[in-house]
Amino acid sequence: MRKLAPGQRLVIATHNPGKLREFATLLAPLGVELTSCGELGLPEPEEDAPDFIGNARIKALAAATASGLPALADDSGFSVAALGGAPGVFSARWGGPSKDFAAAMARVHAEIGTNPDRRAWFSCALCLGWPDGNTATFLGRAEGEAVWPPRGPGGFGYDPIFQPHRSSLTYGEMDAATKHQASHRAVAVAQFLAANR
Ligand code: ITT
Repeated sequence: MRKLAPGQRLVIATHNPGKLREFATLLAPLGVELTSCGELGLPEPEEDAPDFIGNARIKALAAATASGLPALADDSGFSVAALGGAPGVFSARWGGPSKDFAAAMARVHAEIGTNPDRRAWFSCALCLGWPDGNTATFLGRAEGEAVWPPRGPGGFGYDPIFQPHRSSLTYGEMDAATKHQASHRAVAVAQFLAANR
């Protein structure tokens, strides 16, 4: 992987404030100067790849090309075994234009119905992209169960209905540090940090 030098400006290529908050904490050890799509006024590209890695590459390269800076993008999602992995890459789209994740969680619950298979997981693909097209990608996954009703005010998106293995709390009930111990995003960031050493 092409490495980032200390003090380098890095664009966090997301328009999701929940992700941005998590990256500010997770990337602190990197010692680079973080900026965001919001700060730079970058547009949102169309995410039309069929998988997380493809969409992360689209977002990273769009931000890197538009800003002239290296950019780190995250494409992630919530998957339910009983729904064949849905919503998966469509997780953001299930929230609709108003990003209504209470409605998206209710849809997950309704579609699972009486199926006793509660297995669920979060996936996170990270892509570091450079203005000349160079990329490096990393994947993280967190396994657990889909629960109902939603629990906890913390986090964002589907956090209140995901209970990771070996925990009695949902991501919505955890503080950020506890979620970051083994979350999909923390796992992918750990690989990225290791590759940059
Ligand atoms: P950007 O593309 O601008 O980064 P987005 O929210 O559209 O923002 P994605 O296309 O990657 O990002 O969609 C991922 C969705 O999956 C996100 O909107 C959440 O609903 C959900 N998601 C991802 N990581 C999550 C997490 O840690 N906790 C809860 N929900 C998460």
